[in-house]
Amino acid sequence: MGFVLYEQKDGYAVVTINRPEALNALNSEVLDELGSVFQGIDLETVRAVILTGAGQKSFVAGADIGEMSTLTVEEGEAFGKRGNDVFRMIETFPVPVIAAVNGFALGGGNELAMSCDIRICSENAVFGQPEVGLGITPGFGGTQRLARIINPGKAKELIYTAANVKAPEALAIGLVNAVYPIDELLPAAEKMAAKIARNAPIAVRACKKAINDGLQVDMDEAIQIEERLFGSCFTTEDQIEGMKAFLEKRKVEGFKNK
Ligand code: CO8
Repeated sequence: MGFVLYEQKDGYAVVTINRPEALNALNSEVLDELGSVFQGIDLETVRAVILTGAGQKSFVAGADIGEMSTLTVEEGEAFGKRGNDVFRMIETFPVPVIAAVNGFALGGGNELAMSCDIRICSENAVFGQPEVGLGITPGFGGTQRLARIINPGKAKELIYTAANVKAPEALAIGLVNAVYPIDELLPAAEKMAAKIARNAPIAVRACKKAINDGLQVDMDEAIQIEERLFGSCFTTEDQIEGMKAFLEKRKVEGFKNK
């Protein structure tokens, strides 16, 4: 797995896109490796995932322009699907995924970050959807997710103008949750992942599913999704221990993911 590095820590994992010579641009091999790495994650032990890019300059500078430059209509659609399948797997991955955006997140890079649950970034981060300047549309979910994450009017402005957004503006428009000096980014992501990992894993997963699935339907249906997932937590060992610990005025011994 040369283009995607995987490190498992205590309760969480760090996935690093490792193609620094091309600013971590996504070619077919990177996309395939990224998919394989996520598929291989052991959900018994991993309760949150951090996704970042190698180096201090770029998270992901987009899909590989060289590879895309000669695609036919059919190949373009297939390449879009290849990326979309991996990004959708990340978006619906059972445990939370935190994007630690360490520099450029352009085109497919911004789209990858938007497939994650939470985005935090370094002070040198730059976001944007430059595709219309290359004669294409965003093709890895950008036209859909940007308008859902920030307001649709701002999303349209950014996509139509292909304007880049620096970290402070990304924070102001709600594209990221927080901005850190580059050396503090990964520690901040790890602190957040560890905090998530200390909570009841079945409940955290159910929260992710409830939020994601609920956002796709109307409120009546969304509330029913929540009711079902809420109910599913009961009689788990972690629910019994979590509530018992509260009633006995002690700390939880450690959730078991059962
Ligand atoms: N693809 C391929 N190679 C890239 C990419 C990329 N997206 N970005 C950077 N590189 C390569 C450069 O070619 C260069 O390689 P080399 O050293 O061999 O010449 C190396 O990375 C370093 O890049 P620069 O020298 O350009 O570094 P700078 O610091 O001068 O500039 C930038 C950094 C501003 C990030 C610049 O590299 C840049 O503008 N990159 C392209 C950004 C971009 O337009 N991204 C969007 C691509 S389109 C896209 O992502 C569509 C997604 C949906 C696809 C759907 C398919 C159907």
